[in-house]
Amino acid sequence: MKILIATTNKGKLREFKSLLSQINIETLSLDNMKEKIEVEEDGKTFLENAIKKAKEYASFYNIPVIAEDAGLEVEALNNYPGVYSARFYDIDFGGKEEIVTNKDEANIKKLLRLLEGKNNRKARFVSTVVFYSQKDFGLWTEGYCYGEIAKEPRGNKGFGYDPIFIPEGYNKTMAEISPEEKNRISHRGKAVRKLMEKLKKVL
Ligand code: ITT
Repeated sequence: MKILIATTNKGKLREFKSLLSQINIETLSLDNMKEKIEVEEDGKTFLENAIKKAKEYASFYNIPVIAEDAGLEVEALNNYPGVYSARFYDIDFGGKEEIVTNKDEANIKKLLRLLEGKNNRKARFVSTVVFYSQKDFGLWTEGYCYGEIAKEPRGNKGFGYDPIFIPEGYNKTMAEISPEEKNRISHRGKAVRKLMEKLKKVL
């Protein structure tokens, strides 16, 4: 059986491929698909968005899909950026942020600006992963990674907010640890491992 990993994010794709290589499933990515579609992420929760992505991709390509909605929740910002994590720079929450080099950098700049002078820097990454087959069968799992927001970006591994996220028990950012170690402790690693356990029972 082939499963489409339906993400447009190269960093996420890399991590999914590595995590799913531990079970015997052949995976495809959106790069393998000729026709492209865009799925609007307008849900209020990670789960709503992940289900929407999984269902729309599965019915368009007629293939079982794994999709994910993920993000960073920062305690002192009422859990923002949350479902807006990918486009936080462009959300009018304490002003918008201009893109100078790329979106990840603009998102980080905005978050650090909003946390200036705040002592509470607790945060968590959330990953909600959905498997959906066209036969109207679905599974979902969730994973969390707790930590805090650094004062400035460090490291060049990973993607997104990794350079400013220090996982609990570490003094390095998520962008300073190896991809293997990130997969071991990350929200995505935890959610995907739970999904693999469930999939093994039904496939
Ligand atoms: P797809 O919807 O196509 O999968 P996306 O990048 O839009 O790609 P999300 O909607 O799930 O994905 O947005 C998640 C954002 O949260 C992502 O763009 C990053 O900014 C951030 N994020 C999620 N997981 C992360 C991780 O492991 N490390 C750093 N940042 C992460």
